[in-house]
Amino acid sequence: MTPQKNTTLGEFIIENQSEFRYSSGELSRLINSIRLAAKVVNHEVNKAGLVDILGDAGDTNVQGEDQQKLDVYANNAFIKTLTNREIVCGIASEEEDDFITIKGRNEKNDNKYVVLIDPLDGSSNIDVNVSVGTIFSIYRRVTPEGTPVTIDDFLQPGNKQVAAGYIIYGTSTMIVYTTGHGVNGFTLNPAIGTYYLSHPNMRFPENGTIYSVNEGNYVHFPQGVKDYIKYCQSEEEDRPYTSRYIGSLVSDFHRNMIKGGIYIYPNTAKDPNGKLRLLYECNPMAFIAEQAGGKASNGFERILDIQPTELHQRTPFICGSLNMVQKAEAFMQKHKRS
Ligand code: AHM
Ligand code: MG
Repeated sequence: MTPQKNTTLGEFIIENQSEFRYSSGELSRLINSIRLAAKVVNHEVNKAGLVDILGDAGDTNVQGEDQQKLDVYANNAFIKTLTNREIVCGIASEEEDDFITIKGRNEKNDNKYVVLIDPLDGSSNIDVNVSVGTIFSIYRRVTPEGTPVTIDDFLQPGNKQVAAGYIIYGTSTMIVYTTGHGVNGFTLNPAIGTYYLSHPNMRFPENGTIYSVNEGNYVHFPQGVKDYIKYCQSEEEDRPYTSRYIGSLVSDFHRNMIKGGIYIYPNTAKDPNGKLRLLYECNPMAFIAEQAGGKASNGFERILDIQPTELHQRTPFICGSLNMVQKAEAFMQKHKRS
């Protein structure tokens, strides 16, 4: 069914739940809990600028409430909301060293899904009023229902994700997600607290003219990435490309998906595996990218095919418009060992 603009997220979930591979009500409950937590976090993010008035992290505000750092606040909000539904058996978060086990109804461990989340990515941008985001990834557990979750439930390759998405707290707040049937974006109308389908069937343009990379680290980049950047800057055909880097993965990705572009966070001499986390940053973005006709790789291998070995594992990340990522990979291949 072609999604209709202005459908609410609630209506959209119900209309499309038959596309979900597993029991339909489960997906609705999961996405619903994420949309609810997103509203709570959105409210808090939007008043972050008032911190000087309301009090800093660690202080007590005028209402006598403890002020929390926003990333801690977001982490607690998502964990609380996801725990309250009888659907998630485990959560892994960028903010938590280890995964959290949720025993569910009557302590029976019979919930079926694990959620991996970066509750507030790019949070260093908050102090300067620049967009931040939440990234989430959902898997079906691999261990038997009725037993406690184990690390194996979380260390699944990205190609096993059943849903993934992000929330962007920007000039407006949006939820963008996929269940493996394309990508749709919903914008929050803050006046009434409802998300409306504003970006149906989002697609990465096959080609783009934007490259997003922290060029301050150029001297530390592998030769393939250096050469690709020089290619982007050379004066030929539709080049030089435009350089745009917010330093907030969700925002850079979102812009590139709409306009056509490539995001690169390579390995460097200092960070041999790059900076970004495979499980709750790169995999969900890679799933969305592929569902939107784009591509995501570590330069040599499809992100979604990497078998994770650690919860907080990092990976180099190249993601965006298909032809741009393929071109960057070709440069990487030439210098496999540098
Ligand atoms: P974080 O999880 O500590 O917020 O780091 C992830 C962020 C991404 O959103 C962003 O693309 C990248 O780090 C920016 O890093 P850098 O400042 O090194 O360019
Ligand atoms: Mg992060």
